[in-house]
Amino acid sequence: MNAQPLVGLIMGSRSDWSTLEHAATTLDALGIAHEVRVVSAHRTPDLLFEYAGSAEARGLEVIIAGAGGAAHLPGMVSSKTVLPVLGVPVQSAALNGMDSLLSIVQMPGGIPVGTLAIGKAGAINAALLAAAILGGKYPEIRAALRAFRERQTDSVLADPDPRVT
Ligand code: RP5
Repeated sequence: MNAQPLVGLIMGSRSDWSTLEHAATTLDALGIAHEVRVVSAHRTPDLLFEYAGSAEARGLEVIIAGAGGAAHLPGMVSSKTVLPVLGVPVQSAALNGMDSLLSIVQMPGGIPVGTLAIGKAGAINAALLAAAILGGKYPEIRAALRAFRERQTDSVLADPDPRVT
């Protein structure tokens, strides 16, 4: 695996890890080097600016940012970098993640965040989308993504009867 992290996987709180760990697991499965950090838009705003502002120079090529509630992290990161930013809405306790989703998806024109589904599915798909982006430059990542998809298809086709466990 390339030692230089290509993906920055960040989240607003340690409490988001149970969701974002699914992104990390998927990146691992694809052999994509990544770093993991807690960076809070509200509790550590200076760190957010420093992280996003230096990400490209440090060699990151995609940022996955997960947050819940008033989820400003992905949008604020995107405002400070031209790297692709993928936002994962964490399923909040109070509003079931609808707050997170709407906070992340409703960006003003000019500052994009690629917003994924709420929760685990969004975390997994953020990693797969990062692989799809990186695959244009790294053939081994494109091949790993293709193999992942083929294994997924094969496992569904191998178990067609839902009554059999
Ligand atoms: C957000 O507030 C985080 O992304 C997290 O989803 C939410 C709650 O954080 P904690 O109070 O659990 O640290 O900033």
